[in-house]
Amino acid sequence: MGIKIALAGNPNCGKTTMFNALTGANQYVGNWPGVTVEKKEGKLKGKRKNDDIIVTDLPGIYSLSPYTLEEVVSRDYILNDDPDVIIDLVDATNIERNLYLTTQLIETGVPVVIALNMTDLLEKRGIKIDTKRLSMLLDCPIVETSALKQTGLDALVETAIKVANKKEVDLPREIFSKEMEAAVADVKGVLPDTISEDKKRWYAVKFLENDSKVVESMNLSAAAKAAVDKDRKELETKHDDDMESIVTDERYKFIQKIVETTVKKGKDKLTTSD
Ligand code: BGO
Repeated sequence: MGIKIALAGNPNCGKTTMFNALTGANQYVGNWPGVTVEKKEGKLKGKRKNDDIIVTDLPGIYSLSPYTLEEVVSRDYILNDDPDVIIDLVDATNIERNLYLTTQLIETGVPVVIALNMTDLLEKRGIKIDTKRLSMLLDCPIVETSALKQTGLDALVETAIKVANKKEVDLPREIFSKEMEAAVADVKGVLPDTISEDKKRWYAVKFLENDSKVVESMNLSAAAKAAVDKDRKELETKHDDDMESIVTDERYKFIQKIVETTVKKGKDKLTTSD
């Protein structure tokens, strides 16, 4: 059976360059159903040629919120079209911002491999990244790449295939504060069993956020709704903020915490020694 790879990432992370390097002229360009957002699919070319592997280029996005067509197209594909693996392109020179999407992708239950792209620019920019540690903290494989210079692509494809072929399902990593994780666990507990275990985290967070698309797409029982509302209200009252902002804050706190011990910016050092 074939393998479906989804390419995801922020605008300008090098996704088009990567997609072209992987698939070359072996591409089919159309539209996502019902919307005028371009959809590109292709098969691996050249020495990595493999007709059993389809790469789908998702639109460049910063988040999986329900507010833009690009975000909705991407999340619908990830949640409903059963890709075997997501390759998440992260611009290594802009890592904090790029990891915001990563924190959401790893929540979908679809296995993620990070392509830490633009690594050819790191030395010049004085940035050092402890990839091994970052991989451990995010609980997902990371391959250093340069889509422009076409380095790391073999390792990336190999890792993606390995992850796609893995039999057992890993549940998404917990990244929030204790109180937020408690609310997520609570909501997971009231979700219907039609949602598979690996996807429950995504739905729990979305129900807590009161995400319009998710709420519209799924009818919860009155008791489940009441439980979600209670958890949401408690957190909103405690933080004196709306749930979406609380979740965004929690994501950035997690990112800050892991970046602190894995990314060094040489510029900081230069300023202090001057
Ligand atoms: C221009 N390394 C480096 N150094 N650059 C890369 C890499 C990489 O690994 N990957 C991509 N780029 P897109 P999205 C450009 O176009 O693939 C560069 O939005 C320029 N153009 O070449 O388009 C890539 O699809 C003039 O750069 O990204 C491109 O995700 C001057 O990153 C840019 C300098 O890549 C965005 C750069 C006329």
